Amino acid sequence: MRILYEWPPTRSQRARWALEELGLDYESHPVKLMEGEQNGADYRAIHPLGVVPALKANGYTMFESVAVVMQLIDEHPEKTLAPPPGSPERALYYQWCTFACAEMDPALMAYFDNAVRPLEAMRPPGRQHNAEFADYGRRDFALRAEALSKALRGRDYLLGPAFTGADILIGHSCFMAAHLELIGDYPILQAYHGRLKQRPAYQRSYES
Ligand SMILES: N[C@@H](CCC(=O)N[C@@H](CS)C(=O)NCC(=O)O)C(=O)O
Repeated sequence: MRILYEWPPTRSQRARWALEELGLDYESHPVKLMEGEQNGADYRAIHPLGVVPALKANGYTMFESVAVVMQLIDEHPEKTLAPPPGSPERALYYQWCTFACAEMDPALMAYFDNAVRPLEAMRPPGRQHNAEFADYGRRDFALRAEALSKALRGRDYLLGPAFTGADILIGHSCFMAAHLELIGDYPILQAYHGRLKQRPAYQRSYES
């Protein structure tokens, strides 16, 4: 049985959404971040950085939300949540999947850490908010939100009419941007997030 190490609302929801979208069986292991479970030896043996998500599956244990989503989808090509390897569509799929962790996460986390994250949850403890760094995060987010809005103009999903794993990954960035009240200036992105929120698997992952 697969075990998903998670704690909502965090990037672990990307992995949960992929599991739900694919209809796979899994057990949830909540890692109680506010109680420091992620720093204990048991969880550090699973994830050396003490962050979520991590996934224990048949034959492997892995971490990194983007990699987990891509691996699960590749294990189930019959569900067609990714274009075939080597195809032109696959190039865009890789592009947007990695855009989620390489571009969206740092911008959103810079804003979150410096403007929103409760001080008692700051890592390392004692870190303070910083208005200048928060502003960098907001500006970095704006550039990326504009790029996504351009890519999504006239299409339902990032790759066109078909929903893929790239939408799961960028969809989480939209969830974060909505949570941080950064998405309001980007109507195309907001409408896209609205479409994603209609999906039953999204609702099971984000609203349960
Ligand atoms: N690059 C990692 C980032 C994982 C990460 O930083 N997770 C955060 C929640 S979004 C976490 O577990 N933080 C624990 C803590 O701050 O103690 C991924 O995408 O899986």
